[in-house]
Amino acid sequence: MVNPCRSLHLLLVSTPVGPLGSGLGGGVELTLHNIAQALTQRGHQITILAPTGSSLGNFDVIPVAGKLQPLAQNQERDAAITLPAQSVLGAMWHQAKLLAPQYDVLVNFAYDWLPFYLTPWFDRPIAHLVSMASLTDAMDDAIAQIITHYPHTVAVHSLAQAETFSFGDRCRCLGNGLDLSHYRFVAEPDTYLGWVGRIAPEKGIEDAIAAADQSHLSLKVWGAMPDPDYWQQVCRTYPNADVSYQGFLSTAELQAQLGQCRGLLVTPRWVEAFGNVVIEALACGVPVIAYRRGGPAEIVSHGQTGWVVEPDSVDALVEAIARLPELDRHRCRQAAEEHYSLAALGARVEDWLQTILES
Ligand code: HBI
Repeated sequence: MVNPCRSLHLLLVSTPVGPLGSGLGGGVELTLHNIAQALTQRGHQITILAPTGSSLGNFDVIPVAGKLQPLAQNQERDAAITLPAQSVLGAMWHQAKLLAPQYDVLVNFAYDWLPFYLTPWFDRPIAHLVSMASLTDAMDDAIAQIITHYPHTVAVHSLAQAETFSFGDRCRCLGNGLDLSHYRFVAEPDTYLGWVGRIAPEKGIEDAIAAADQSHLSLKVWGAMPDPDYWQQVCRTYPNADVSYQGFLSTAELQAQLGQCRGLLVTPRWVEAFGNVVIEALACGVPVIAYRRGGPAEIVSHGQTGWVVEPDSVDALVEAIARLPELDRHRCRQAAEEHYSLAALGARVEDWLQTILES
């Protein structure tokens, strides 16, 4: 059918914490790629601004040089705004200012003060996709300013994430989505459990290792390892656990191994904004055991596509692991197709951008 929405020229401005494809940007790298694909499929023209060294499938990325931004989740709640000298964040938004006249809407993927603060000086609308829950007062204030003066222009990935902000009820909730054709359904898996994510304290990998160990099952781990010392410390804590680090893989390689898992353990210590890994697992037919915390708990249907358990309870994880055989792997794939396809995401994002253009 002819898309009623005219073709938009969109400038996607990426996260400043790492080049796209490095894994340093965590879930927002996959989110940006999937949104770019979904909107392209709907006939829109996409241009991407990202730190030098980025690569994103067959999308051209305008590379921007500069110093990477410190991770917001490592900052104290009352931290002052930081902007390193020669910051890539500043350089990206300088470039965005020069390019803006050629675009209908700019989409900001950075969880950083600058793009929110600069919004009033742009004569093009900026759509802000907030990729994490509330972390610092300075960011909460910056987002609150924008949502007050530019209603409709702030989106999040889940209701749980929105609720961490005082203005959560005024955020557009987009969920997320994947190109499901890249994920192959596996009916008869191997025996190991899986854990996927940036290996960092807020992700709670210790609980997954403890639960797999108590269940006498091996655990395979995929994801970026920004701090090898942290990984060594975790391994020293569980010397006898059968856990192996499989590296940070491309989507194609990850889904081939992820599909062989009996189940995925999702053990966030913080309020995970969404949990792309959850829909990647479901897309492969892998049931998900998740703490009742943040986005993953909204994606997993308890007793249908996984188990949603008491947060920070290894015993609850162990009990759920024993009940994995009760779940139907076909239902997991069906759930992904129903709610988290690229087409579903594209429709939600396009509707958000249309609302911004009309307001
Ligand atoms: N930290 N300062 C900053 N800026 C980001 O854009 C950012 C971050 N930490 C993590 C992160 N983005 C992504 O991994 C999450 O948004 C998924």
